[in-house]
Amino acid sequence: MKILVLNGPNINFLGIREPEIYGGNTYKDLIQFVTDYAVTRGVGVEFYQSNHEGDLVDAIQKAYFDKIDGIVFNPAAYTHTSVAILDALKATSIPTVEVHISDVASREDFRQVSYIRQVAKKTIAGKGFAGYTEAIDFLIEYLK
Ligand code: CA2
Repeated sequence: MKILVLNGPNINFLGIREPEIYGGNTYKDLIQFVTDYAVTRGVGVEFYQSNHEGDLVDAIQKAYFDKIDGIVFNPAAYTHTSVAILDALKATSIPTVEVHISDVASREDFRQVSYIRQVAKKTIAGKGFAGYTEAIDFLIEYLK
């Protein structure tokens, strides 16, 4: 089983700013944490992060051609704005779990809209990095 762990804009800034919202660990720490967990679950993981909407669309299309089984996706700010990313997920039909590090439900009004939620098999928010591993668990069960 191959899972793509996809992260959107500014996630590469983890641990550098706003630790009160996103925690003190870095994007590199996130990769290590998820990689270690994937080993224990016997699944392959690939990582990609971009600050650019079109790059994320390209990554989703590439996942289709690479026969990726599932996507763990934190679209970051594009969650709340991107029809292009929604369309890419719809077009490829790759089972996707939407993950947010922070509890978006308790934040600003503009974060209450998610274009991704309607195609996501599950949305996990407010659990920090543990949301990513919970998403892997969900995909393993879902893809059985
Ligand atoms: O809680 C999440 O994971 C978010 O997807 C993070 C996005 C935000 O736009 C979403 O509403 C919720 C922002 C990611 C920004 O990451 C930073 C990390 C460190 C410092 C500054 C930004």
